[in-house]
Amino acid sequence: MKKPENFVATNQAKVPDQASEPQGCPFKHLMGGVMHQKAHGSGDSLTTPQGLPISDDQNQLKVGASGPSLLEDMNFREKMFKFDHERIPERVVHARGYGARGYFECLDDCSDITMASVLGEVGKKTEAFVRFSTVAGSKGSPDLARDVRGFAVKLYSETGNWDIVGNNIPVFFIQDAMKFPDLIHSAKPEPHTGFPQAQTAHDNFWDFVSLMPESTHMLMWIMSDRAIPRSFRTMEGFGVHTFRLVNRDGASKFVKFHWKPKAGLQSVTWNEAVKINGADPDFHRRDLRNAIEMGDFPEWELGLQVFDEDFAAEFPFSILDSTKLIPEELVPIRTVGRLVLDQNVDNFFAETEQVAFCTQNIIPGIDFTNDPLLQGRNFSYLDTQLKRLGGPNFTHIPVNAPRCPVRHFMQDGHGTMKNPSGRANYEPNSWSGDQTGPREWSGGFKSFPAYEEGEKVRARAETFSDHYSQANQFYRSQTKVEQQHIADAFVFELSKVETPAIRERIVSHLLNVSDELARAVAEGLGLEVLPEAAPPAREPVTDLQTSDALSILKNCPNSLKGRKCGILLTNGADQKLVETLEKALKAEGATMEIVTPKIFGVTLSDGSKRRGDQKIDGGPSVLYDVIAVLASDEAVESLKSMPAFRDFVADAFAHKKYIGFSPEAAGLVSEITRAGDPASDEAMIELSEEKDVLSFVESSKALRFWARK
Ligand code: HDE
Repeated sequence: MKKPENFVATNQAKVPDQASEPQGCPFKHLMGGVMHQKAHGSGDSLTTPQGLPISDDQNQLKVGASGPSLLEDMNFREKMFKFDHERIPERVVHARGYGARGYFECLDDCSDITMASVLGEVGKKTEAFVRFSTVAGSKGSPDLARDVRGFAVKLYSETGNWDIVGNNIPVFFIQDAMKFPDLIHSAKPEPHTGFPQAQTAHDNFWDFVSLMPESTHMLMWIMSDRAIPRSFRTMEGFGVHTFRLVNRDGASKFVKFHWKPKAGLQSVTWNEAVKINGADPDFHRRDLRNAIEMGDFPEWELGLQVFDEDFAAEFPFSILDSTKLIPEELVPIRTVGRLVLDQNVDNFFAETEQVAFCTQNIIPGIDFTNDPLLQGRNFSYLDTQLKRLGGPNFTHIPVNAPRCPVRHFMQDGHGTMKNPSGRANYEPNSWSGDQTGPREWSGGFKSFPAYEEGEKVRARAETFSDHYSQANQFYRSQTKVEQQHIADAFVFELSKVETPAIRERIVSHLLNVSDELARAVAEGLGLEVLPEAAPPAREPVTDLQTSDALSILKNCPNSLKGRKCGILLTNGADQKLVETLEKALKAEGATMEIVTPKIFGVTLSDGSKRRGDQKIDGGPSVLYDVIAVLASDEAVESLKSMPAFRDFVADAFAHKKYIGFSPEAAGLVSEITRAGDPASDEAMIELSEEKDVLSFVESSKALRFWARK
């Protein structure tokens, strides 16, 4: 059928030139009203939203300076009216998030397996928007909550928007979307008290998951350090579900999507997370924004795990079950592209808050599978935007608008920015040329014609019922340190649970995962008699190979690139040492912050001044990957009685960080850490001369000295 003449592109924006790097949002001109208002003080007067120039924005209209205010004051009314309506409902989950713009670049021509335009040509760049988030906390909750992180990617392709709405954990709590409201109700603050905020450490959550054995695998992940990442830049992303790839011949394969961070994997420890939340609740968003601002653009590789029906039939679990993963060792990952975040948003609300991801947004070459979690999501994401963004026209908001031409006859509603023009607003019509041809577009999306038949039932497939084997595989794949962290996290969370029977029920599931883990948790809780193991619904698979890819520490980057060093300086600190350290760190791509007893800084040994980036109690060591204390003899005495200084060193020591210190500070550092002779701990390094500094910087690439007791 011929394209009707009065089909109108509702978005006239230019598709970015694919040959060149996308230069920001091509919709910027549409954002004029919101984003490019001139600030007061730039010379022009403020105006009302209707454009009326304002003469005085400080005072209401009154009868005399002390008289009553007048109802006539439309400037005041309009200003207050806009303010009263500033808030929109926060996302029902993933309320707290941070976004950035960037691009996706295809590194491998995948046209053998998919006709997705984004993956069809090496070097092709597609504009992207990414939002990272926590799940349970509200908008104002701290970044370092123990939680899953959302990893939602919108690719503005030439065949429509493709949203990969993933998480930083490859599996999920539940198998069927029907249970999502229950899961989220249980994780959110308890309804009668309204707390705790942004935590799963309470009865309702553990009650629910203890009654849902299918959550066990996911519990292992959220009790691991995956749930407290060091940075958005150091976490993986996963599409979670199995999707389909479809090529031009209509042949289809299954696929799982993986984002691998170029910066490597890194997490913080729980004790650090708790303290970071107090010291800098915006730790993750600040880290992302700063990295982009400094030109150290966060980057991930997109990997595909591609497999076929034969593999699916042999795999001991259902590939449609989102509580299971496919180990990389079994189906290797094919790297096909890279995602680079190179622009911060201009306005948080306009972009990060209003971005609307929908799992149903796929493009030709990608298709859904029968995963009942995915199918349920396809309804929920579209539906939720209506409430949150106030109407059906959220695709007219620049951050959501496709960059390709849009042609349809849908119209009107709240917030309409563009409607089709001309007489025709229905199809077929007689106003758009010849209407006698076939009513089909060859390039249009076609669902893969998977053959389906069966009875209508409400049931789970039997292949979904092994809930413990992969949890066991995950546990065995961790290093000793990580296993200890998992046990500690269970003990912490369950110690916040007030009902003993719930604690015991969790231990009864853990007995099916690992005897060692269950005993460690019981021991940590002080539970003297182990409960019976929960009866498994299905015989577990016992010969699953461990997978190194599941461990964070086995994938530690051994690099300081993008890491942050806190350098504590006092008056009289050796200027040469400071300079050498800064140079060495810079050479490794690390960033630094100078921490000083007073914010106006210090005078170094040569009389030069150094400004502080943080006053010592505003820059605790939990904010840094590595610390150095460069103090002079005279200053040591005053540091001694400074609690913030003692915490700076003691925390870094407890968190197993590398600590460099000037010879003058050696005594005090060793007194605080009670390590006796600091020289006996290879991550405590005295910095007397250049070679010490270089070896300190070199060894601190390990980021933590886990062997420290
Ligand atoms: Fe979501 N999820 N989800 N989810 N989800 C939302 O959509 C939902 C699930 C994920 O940065 C909501 O726009 C259901 C899995 C991310 O804006 C809502 C189910 C995964 C984000 C919703 C799931 C996710 C959301 C709330 C079970 C990883 C944030 C606001 C079937 C693969 C996107 C919104 C952003 C947000 C529903 C489970 C990831 C209510 C019904 C599994 C990253 O629609």
